Amino acid sequence: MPTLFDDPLHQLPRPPRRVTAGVVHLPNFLSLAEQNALVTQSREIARSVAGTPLAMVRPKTKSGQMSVHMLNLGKHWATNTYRYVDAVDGFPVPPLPDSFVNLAHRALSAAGTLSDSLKSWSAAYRAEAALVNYYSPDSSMGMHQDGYEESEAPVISLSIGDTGIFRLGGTLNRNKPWTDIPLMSGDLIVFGGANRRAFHGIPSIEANTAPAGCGLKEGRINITIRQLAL
Ligand SMILES: O=C(O)CCC(=O)C(=O)O
Repeated sequence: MPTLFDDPLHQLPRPPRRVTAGVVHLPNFLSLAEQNALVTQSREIARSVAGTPLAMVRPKTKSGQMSVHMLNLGKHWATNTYRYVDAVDGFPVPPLPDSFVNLAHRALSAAGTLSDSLKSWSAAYRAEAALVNYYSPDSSMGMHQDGYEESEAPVISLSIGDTGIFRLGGTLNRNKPWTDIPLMSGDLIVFGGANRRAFHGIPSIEANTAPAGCGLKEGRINITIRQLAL
């Protein structure tokens, strides 16, 4: 295990930065209190849909069962059709809370200070759906494109709990070269513009790195907020 000083992935300080065209990373965007509130709110919604077809479960996709638990807000991403729907078997999808919508606008304004292509979305952006992903320390998400939204609006992604390694690839295929970015509790990453359809994934979670007070004792929550329609 490399030490902090010889590990190129975990260098300090971590200033807000433009990673590449349309992709920005804002470390410590959320305060601990905000992280805690988001975890509490997500947990309450997950409880409210437990035992229904909207329950927070590890979805089965065409390529197998994911290791990540997923909760859908605003719209449900149906993993059999890969489409966003309003209800499943008559159960309406929980609405996107106002707090998530407000947070998305705040995130996009902050991201826009580092990227003109993200800034151009600030006024017109509509937060319509969110995925709350829970990663246990041994789970991961393979390289994929977020390609099921009609809109090219940026994806707003918030991390809480254990550090997750965000792997960003190119737009053509899931192959190297990749850029690996450790996303720590409270970090924001926004990807849009030329890299809205970039392949990305989470190859690993760093166990026991969640800060006290974030609302999670172990594992990681990632919240992605999206505009779906044109
Ligand atoms: O967990 C993350 O940071 C990425 C999540 C993701 O790629 C997705 O929900 O499509």
